[in-house]
Amino acid sequence: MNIRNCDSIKVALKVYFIMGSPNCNDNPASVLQAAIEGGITLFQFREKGTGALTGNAKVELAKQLQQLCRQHQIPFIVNDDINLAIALNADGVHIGQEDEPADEVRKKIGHDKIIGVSVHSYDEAMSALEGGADYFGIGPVFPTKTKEDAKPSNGTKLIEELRDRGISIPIVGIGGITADNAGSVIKAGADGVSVITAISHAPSVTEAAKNLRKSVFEG
Ligand code: TZP
Ligand code: MG
Repeated sequence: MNIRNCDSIKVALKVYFIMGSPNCNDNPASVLQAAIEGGITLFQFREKGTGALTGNAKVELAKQLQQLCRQHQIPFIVNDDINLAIALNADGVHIGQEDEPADEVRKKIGHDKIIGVSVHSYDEAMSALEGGADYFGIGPVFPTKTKEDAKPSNGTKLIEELRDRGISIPIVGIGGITADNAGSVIKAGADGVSVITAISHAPSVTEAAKNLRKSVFEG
């Protein structure tokens, strides 16, 4: 299966768990294992924020989490760190507007890897599309405390606008998404939801992932 196939990406985006050690109250590998048991469909390693690991400790954690993903056939995406994604032969990278443009990243990581791009406007979306993005991350849909430099939340407006304008690229919503509001993000035209806290800080990580799954698949 070609991992960059548009339909495969749409399926993978459905219950997209993002995390790094600063987001976990427990050992990150245990948190990821529990989330996989709950049915997540994609994982992004995002080692960012206060207390984030660097250097070899970051690489070792990434390898450990990638191994878990491999065992369960969950695609493993690296946030921002293109060199780490290349070094680990990750399934892809997720980049923001402050990172290198998608076409430059594509030259580095090759044609068989997924590139996700965070976009906040129609113009950013068009540039990312031209640069060869495989999916868009759009948010914050709802208020979030997880990203220190997050823009104000903007609801599902941009998701709806892109769909209204005929853009069919896979889209995942992000920011403040929970099992209670995930259905509205899908209804707006997103293929899936990406969450940090709703899973990583849940009293039961497995139950949280299951509930999110239910909302995405059943509304
Ligand atoms: N980008 C936009 S909002 C956000 C990122 C990485 C944080 C999402 O975290 P949470 O805890 O699911 O609101
Ligand atoms: Mg980024």
